[in-house]
Amino acid sequence: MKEYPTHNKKVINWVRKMARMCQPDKIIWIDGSEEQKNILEKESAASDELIPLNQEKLPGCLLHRTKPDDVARTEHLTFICTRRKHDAGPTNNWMSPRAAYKKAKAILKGAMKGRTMYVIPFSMGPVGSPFSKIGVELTDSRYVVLNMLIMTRVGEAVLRHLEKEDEFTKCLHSKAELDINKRLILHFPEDNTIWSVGSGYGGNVLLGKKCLSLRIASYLARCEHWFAEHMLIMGIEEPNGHIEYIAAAFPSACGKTNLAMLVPPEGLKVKGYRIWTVGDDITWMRIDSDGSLWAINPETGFFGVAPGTNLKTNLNMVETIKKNTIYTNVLFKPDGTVWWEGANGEIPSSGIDWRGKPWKPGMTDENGKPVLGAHPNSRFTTPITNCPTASFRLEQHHGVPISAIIFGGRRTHLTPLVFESFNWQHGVFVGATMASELTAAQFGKIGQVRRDPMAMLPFCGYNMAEYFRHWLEMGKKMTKAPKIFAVNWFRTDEQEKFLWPGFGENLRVIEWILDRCNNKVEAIKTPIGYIPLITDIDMTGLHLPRGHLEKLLSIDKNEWLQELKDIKKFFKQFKKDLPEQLWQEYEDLAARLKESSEKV
Ligand code: OXD
Ligand code: MN
Repeated sequence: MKEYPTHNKKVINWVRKMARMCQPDKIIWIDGSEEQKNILEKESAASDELIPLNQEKLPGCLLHRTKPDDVARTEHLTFICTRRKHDAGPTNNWMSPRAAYKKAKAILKGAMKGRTMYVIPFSMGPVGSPFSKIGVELTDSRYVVLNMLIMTRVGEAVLRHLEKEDEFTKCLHSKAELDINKRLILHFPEDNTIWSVGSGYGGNVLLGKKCLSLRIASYLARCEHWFAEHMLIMGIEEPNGHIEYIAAAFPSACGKTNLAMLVPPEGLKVKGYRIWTVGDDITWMRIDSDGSLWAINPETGFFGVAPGTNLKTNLNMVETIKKNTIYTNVLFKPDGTVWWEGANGEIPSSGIDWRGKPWKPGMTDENGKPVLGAHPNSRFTTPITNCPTASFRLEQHHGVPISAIIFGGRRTHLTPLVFESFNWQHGVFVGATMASELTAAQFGKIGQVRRDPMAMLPFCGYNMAEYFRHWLEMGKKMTKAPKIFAVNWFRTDEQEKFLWPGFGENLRVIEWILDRCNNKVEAIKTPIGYIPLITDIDMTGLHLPRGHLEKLLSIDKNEWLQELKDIKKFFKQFKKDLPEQLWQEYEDLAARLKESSEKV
């Protein structure tokens, strides 16, 4: 390939400038070809960056290990760098662009000496769709290149598009020394730029994902009047062939990926539902000429959590990750395949753990704690097209129409299985007051409630009060806005046992949601929203103990009054920036609760 496979001066000048700073030995442009991918895979294997897996059992699959202190997104090292601190808001880490560039430059200067700089032109969304955004990522990591080839649309078509359109997100990544003390994930929304240095972990370095498609895109979406959200998109096909699409936001560890490709439960199978997966993590939505909301998934792959993935929790994902998948930080088995805690089949009798050390089941560390074969946040990167439920509309430039937006969280108490908001503004309040309880997989005290509005707390690229205002404004622009619902699969009984079986059974709740969207069923008005009549949730084939469904749908006034206090505290941090309408919703909820009886 000739030195610059583009005429775009802006791209060329920027690549040159970054190369002057990082001083790579060579520059290679990624063209998206199979041939180039094969070369990179061979080189990665030779340099131990990636281990080829058993090609008979797992064709096209590779294994990678990150450094033990580089296994998750580092939120405390992630910054929004706007000129005014206020524009980043109280929920983001902020650094001034000048200070941020200076600090990162000191680390990036000469960081690629002895290495190759790869130039990856990529598109989030189908190339040329009105939804889509172009990025160019520079990286000194082959692992990043190979992952980007799975997660985004890479190559010639993108470069051709860049000849016509000048705007692109400038994404720079260097592993540098992979030193946590010299790690920075910097976003410059005003410059349409991302700089990530010192990490090799997917969420920090696949810059098309969280950095571009959520943090930068949320900023662009506000300016250009669309939505960039941390949501899955799934289609539910009825036997008559009609498909309804929903978008759903859940914080980490709430089963978003599993929901996106659920298997209909036995009892509902006779109805002939079929599920279509459009995306499991990120949704971009625009108001179309019909006044309703249409959505795409800007990605082309899943970057999913391995532990707990098995035939029962996610049959479709087990099928998906059998080929052309990159595994990160899982256990390497003697037969050249992989394993993780909660995988199918027998626990292997030995292997190499995620740190690269010999492993046997039952091993404990110096504190007597079990040594895990796979890191709890070990991952797979895999193409959506491998998925048996992959939607046939993934490449459609106008996306899919969204009938319902769902907000979910993990709450052992308080939130009923499902409720519907009264209207768009109330729905925005429901999203803005979303919260989830921390699990063992997350940092913090187990059970502690973390407020995570629209599941965007770590991903909103600007002041969250303005983000709420944007949601409210968008509601006014739509003539056929989707209905907004809240769900909670995680309510427990007095013995702390889950009341709802979850997984495929969640389709029963989605069925009610769609019935509400199509005005097929009535609902009960409560202080927090509309809840289903018990008889409107189809329980065919699911035998819950007597009274469970009532408990799942009950609303405890005192718990909600307590919740109001926490919401108030959360809202107050936004000071006078918080939209008045959200305080109004708060007051209205408080008044409705006060008027109601103890149990609703
Ligand atoms: C993810 C996350 O990896 O939300 O998708 O943390
Ligand atoms: Mn996510």
